[in-house]
Amino acid sequence: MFPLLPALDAVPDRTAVRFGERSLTYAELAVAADALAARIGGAGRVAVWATPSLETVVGVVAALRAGVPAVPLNPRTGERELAHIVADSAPSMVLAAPGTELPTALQELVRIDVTPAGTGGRRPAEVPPDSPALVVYTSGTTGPPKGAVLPRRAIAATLDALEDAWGWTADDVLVHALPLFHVHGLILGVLGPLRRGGEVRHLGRFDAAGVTRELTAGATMLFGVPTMYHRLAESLESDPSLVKALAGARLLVSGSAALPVHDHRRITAATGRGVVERYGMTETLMLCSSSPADARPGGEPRPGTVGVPLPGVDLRLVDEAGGEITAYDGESVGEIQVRGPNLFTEYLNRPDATAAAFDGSWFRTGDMATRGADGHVRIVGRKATDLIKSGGYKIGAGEIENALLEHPAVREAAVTGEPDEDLGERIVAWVVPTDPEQPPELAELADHVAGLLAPHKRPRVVHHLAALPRNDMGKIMKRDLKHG
Ligand code: MCA
Ligand code: AMP
Repeated sequence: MFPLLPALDAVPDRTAVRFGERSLTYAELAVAADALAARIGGAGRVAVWATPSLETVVGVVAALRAGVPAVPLNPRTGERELAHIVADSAPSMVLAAPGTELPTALQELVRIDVTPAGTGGRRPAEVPPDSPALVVYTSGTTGPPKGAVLPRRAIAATLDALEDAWGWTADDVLVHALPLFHVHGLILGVLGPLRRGGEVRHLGRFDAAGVTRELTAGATMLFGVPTMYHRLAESLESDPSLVKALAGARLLVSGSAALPVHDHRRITAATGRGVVERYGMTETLMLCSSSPADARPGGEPRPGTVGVPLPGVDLRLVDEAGGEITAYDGESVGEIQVRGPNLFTEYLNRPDATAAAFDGSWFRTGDMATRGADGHVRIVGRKATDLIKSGGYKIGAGEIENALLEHPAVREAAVTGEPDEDLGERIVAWVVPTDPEQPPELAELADHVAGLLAPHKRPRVVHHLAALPRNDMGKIMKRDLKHG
């Protein structure tokens, strides 16, 4: 299973990573990363200012080579959330591209400018498999985001399971435009190709033209969230070159949220092939995937399902009473619980939350599903209604409510998610204004939340109410809001 990134030393002349005109071969990446590794070796933890750039890749690979846990930061994080992540993860250094301006919350840290052309390092010794590789922050139902500590073995295990399931090889060239501070874009989208010895081309930002260009110029795989596939599906009718590009890809893979059946069918109707759906979580990395064979032209894609558990993943469904559901009937709904080498080790500084997340050795995903006779898992909902998936980002209603309550024009607030064709779900704020004559506008509240937390957590709709519906205990009745 180890080393984690064997290709760095094995295929020096191949292209490893490309961002627009800038690229690095494996040899160049190894030299740059080892030069940086020599400078950060011994640091307790390093933060990486994770812009979509070569510098982020060099920074993360350097940390992995040095055995220093890296904390990838969303460069758009607002001040409150950033302060929390920095205080919680306590990095001693921050790695950033030269010339990038860093917010005040990071200015106390030693800053190291990452250069993709550094030299003078030595190949560090391999690091034990159970040591932490990354700390990735993820939202929960309440409170600020928690740092999921991901060990090296989990990364290796998940990438090797995907290699098996997808026939992923060094000849694959992956194109994507995902952010590099989450599991999908960073672990699958960057470390995946790097572990295999293949190439990753990052588009910088997502658009159909970039996808068409790269798939037409030799890329073999596309990774995206359902919002991206929705946007591609919207473009298909008017864009024959996109149809051809998607039809010619070896694999189209969607994950991070459910791919709507309608979009999946539109893509199949236009291109003759299906999308491989895979299911995972920050804490567990990848859990299930549908089969590439079913998605091939002439195959039978199964829209609405996420396939079967990946090699090495133990998966069970548990009913409300805590009993295991053994039926493969496509009807009995239970919570997905999992175990395997792909799991995180803990939430940083949160033994309480870590303990609550497990039932013995089984991790409780909070996702509710059925299993068909063919073993295919169909996710039907989530245990917690206070978690919202928007654009593939997981967002806790509670963190947005807390941010809204800090706005002087907001007296009371509740947040819900409602269906959105493009984003899957959109964030809706229900606000009781401090002054009913001057209720806060959507733009003002959106800027407020984006500035404190992150732009993707901003509300897209605001409703002003005279009072929030509450039960006898004073608890907000969110179901009444949704139907109101
Ligand atoms: C708008 N913007 C603002 C504001 N309003 N900025 C500050 N304040 C405001 N009030 C900016 C946004 O930052 C953005 O900037 C632009 O306006 C448009 O934003 P938005 O409409 O929100 O998004 P989008 O650009 O349309 O993006 C859709 C997207 C994105 C590309 C699909 O949602 C995305 O990248 N999603 C990926 C999420 C992901 O990777 N999830 C994985 C986690 P600008 O235009 O400059 O960018 S889940 C995971 O890892 C698990 C393991 C799994 O299973 O995968
Ligand atoms: P995150 O914590 O951001 O890593 O998001 C993990 C959650 O995303 C899971 O618990 C699921 O609810 C959801 N998710 C990921 N992939 C899929 C998928 N293919 N279908 C449905 N939901 C998904």
